[in-house]
Amino acid sequence: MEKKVKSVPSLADAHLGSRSDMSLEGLRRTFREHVFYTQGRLPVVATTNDLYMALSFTVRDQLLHRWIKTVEQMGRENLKVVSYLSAEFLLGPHLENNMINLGIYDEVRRTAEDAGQDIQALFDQEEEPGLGNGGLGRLAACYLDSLATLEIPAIGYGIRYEFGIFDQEIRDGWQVERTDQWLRLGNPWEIRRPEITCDVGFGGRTESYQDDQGRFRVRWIPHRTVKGVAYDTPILGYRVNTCNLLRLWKAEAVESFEFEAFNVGDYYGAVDQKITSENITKVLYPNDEPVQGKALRLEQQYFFVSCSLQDMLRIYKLFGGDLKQFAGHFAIQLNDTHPAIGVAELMRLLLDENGMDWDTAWDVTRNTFGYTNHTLLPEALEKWPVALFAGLFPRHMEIIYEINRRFLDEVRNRFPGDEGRVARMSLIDESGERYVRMAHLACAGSRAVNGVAELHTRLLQEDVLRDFHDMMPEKFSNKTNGVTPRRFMVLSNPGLSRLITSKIGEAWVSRPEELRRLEQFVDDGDFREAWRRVKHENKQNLARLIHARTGIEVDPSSMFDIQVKRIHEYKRQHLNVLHIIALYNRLKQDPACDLCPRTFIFGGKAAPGYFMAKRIIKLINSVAEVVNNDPDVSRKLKVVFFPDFNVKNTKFVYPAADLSEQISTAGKEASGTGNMKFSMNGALTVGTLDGANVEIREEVGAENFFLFGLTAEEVDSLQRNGYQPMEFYRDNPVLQGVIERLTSGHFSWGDQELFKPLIDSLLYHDTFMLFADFGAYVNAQQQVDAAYRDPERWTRMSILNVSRMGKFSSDRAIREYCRDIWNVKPVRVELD
Ligand code: 26Q
Repeated sequence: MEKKVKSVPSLADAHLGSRSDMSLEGLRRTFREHVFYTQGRLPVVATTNDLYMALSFTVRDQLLHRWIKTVEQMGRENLKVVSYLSAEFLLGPHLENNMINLGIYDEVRRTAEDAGQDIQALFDQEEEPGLGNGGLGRLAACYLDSLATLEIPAIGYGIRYEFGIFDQEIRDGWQVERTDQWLRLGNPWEIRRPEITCDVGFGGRTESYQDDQGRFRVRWIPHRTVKGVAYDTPILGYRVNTCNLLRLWKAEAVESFEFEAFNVGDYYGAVDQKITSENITKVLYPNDEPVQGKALRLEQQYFFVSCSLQDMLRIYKLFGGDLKQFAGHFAIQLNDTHPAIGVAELMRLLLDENGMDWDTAWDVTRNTFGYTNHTLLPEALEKWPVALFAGLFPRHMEIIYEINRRFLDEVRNRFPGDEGRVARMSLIDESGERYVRMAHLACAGSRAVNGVAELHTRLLQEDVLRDFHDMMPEKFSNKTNGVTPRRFMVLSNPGLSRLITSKIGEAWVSRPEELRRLEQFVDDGDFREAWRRVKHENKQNLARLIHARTGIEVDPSSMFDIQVKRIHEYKRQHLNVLHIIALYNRLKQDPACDLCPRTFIFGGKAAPGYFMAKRIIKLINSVAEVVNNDPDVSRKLKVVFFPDFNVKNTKFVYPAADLSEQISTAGKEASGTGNMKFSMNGALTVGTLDGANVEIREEVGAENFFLFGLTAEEVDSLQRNGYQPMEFYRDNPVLQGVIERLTSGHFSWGDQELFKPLIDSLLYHDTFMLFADFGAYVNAQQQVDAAYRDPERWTRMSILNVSRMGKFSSDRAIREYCRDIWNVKPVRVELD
């Protein structure tokens, strides 16, 4: 149903004055006011940033009364709020998204144009908040969008990193990291709340005492205390009044400490304290798997979790809530184990700070949390050395021991005599150095555990969390990931969105199942022609950007074959490169051979300390340099590494893709979400049966998907039976030719050492089985080539992909979470 939000009722107008006026005239006036009164500029001297800021404030003004109303409602009786705890939120730019969700795109564009400003130039001015690494952080952002769109009261809680994910530059083919400066020119989307603060302790010791009723109690005397200050950002839903809250915490020094130190003359000590306190939220760890033993990372996690839980309890008490009923009013979701210490922290707050008894507190805690797992790689399961953990959080360590003692009693009750199982399930890993196992803490302390795609959830249940599934199968469920069609279709691909809307109306934006209605036009030649035109324009746009960023000229009528995602061996960007080299060899042997022209585009950041990943980037650039400059091949092949792939430039990438590379080793990618973004924008997928690829293929139809490679079961059994990459190598002359090119130094100016670590790792280990899948991959790529030569067939497949992607909207995912895990219902926000 279309909701009217444009008419702000007169009462609100009376209260709020002209700034809530969404008419063109009202927006113009507000904009002029912000240029002058907020930015302090006369229009003639206003910089692009001044105008961007003024326009953002103009749009933000439209959010504020919706936001205030939404937050006000959260305190209402019998209302349950979702609290999404995530160490990362990868939001992307706000301005354009908010314009779309408010339904005032054209008015705001014209407002800017009237002031002589191209709206695109103002969009370009916005620094994106890169407060995440990749999939997990972007998922959190999509879920916030869907929660608001579905009118679910929700708060996202996280960390306000001063430096988000680094900016990537490519120099001489290598990745160079530059610090992200997203706050440099100010952030018009956040409001600092200096009066909303929490104290968070670290280190120290615990002591026991008897309270006035003679009960045994424990208190924690931290060695140091840091203050968390709330920074709030409004998250508006699409064409609704619900405007939820993203509350990010910044660490600051506790004032009283500074003051004390100052009084005793230790001025420099006080300054030191200020600096160390602020360190906690200084920088995002740029790794998308755990870093071993970094105390600061554990401090970050505890810091934001403690602030968030204290905040929820404060809000709850403010409205007179009874703590025993807390779980009925807050559903807290743990985005992976990063906030899992929250289980122990909620226990501590209830026991020590609120005098609750253990059993009641455990009941409340266990009923409040849900835990989402995002990985299958055993090395990516978070664990912390007990010594480190106990040093920072002595009270939490005690609580975890007690949770564990009781939990293992339950295990023993259920499985008498099975001490092997007890050791496997323990919250403490005692097989060598002792560790706290965060996933076990999360499982024990939650009422629901879920994976992020069907295959992933099945493998979790059969493997990584098998013992937990054996003991409590009712806790487990699957929630296949989704992405928001607002950002990833409407905002990113206006051309395609307009074409779709011209055929089936605009209801698909809130109900992407409606996209199915496009299927009826698949035989309409004019429609297919229009579809191709949109894709071609999108490819021209990307080609221009590639030229501007890299100097490489690419031909928009060649096939755009794209792989963008974090660089990881399991994601196998280097398998893609091996295929490119195979094509290169073919063309060198027979320059006239019949190959469909292709442009291979890569993008993605490598963790700064990940040696192999960085070398894969260098490899891509080295191959690019040779291929692009060799006249024998460069008319057929181009290779591009697109630097600094981030949310902001996704809008040029997904809409321009013909082919989406989703080629991870089966059983390694939990879900993937880029796979969804590509397919929603009309790219076809070449992929393995991994993560959500399996479900995408089911939805779009096997005939519209280029499948290759071993299944997860085959990968597993090959691994067990002693996988020998050399056997595949010996049997495959094409592969031999590829490896020979590499070892000869052909792509490295004769340097035979540069890629040796990569090649040796493949020849002698090949943990991710590139060689085992190579033959099948090359074949699948031949199918792709054949299909692309028939534009009508390709276009049909592309249309069918888009029309069958409705399932992968994050709205569907969030509805499932609401129904199966959170037990929350939509609440309409009325503006009075
Ligand atoms: C943990 C501890 C210390 C330092 C860093 C970390 C850390 C940070 C980020 C560990 C993991 C991550 C990110 C993981 C991630 O992005 N996983 C992806 O999640 C997506 C959303 O569910 C899935 O689609 C991807 O398959 C999965 O790889």
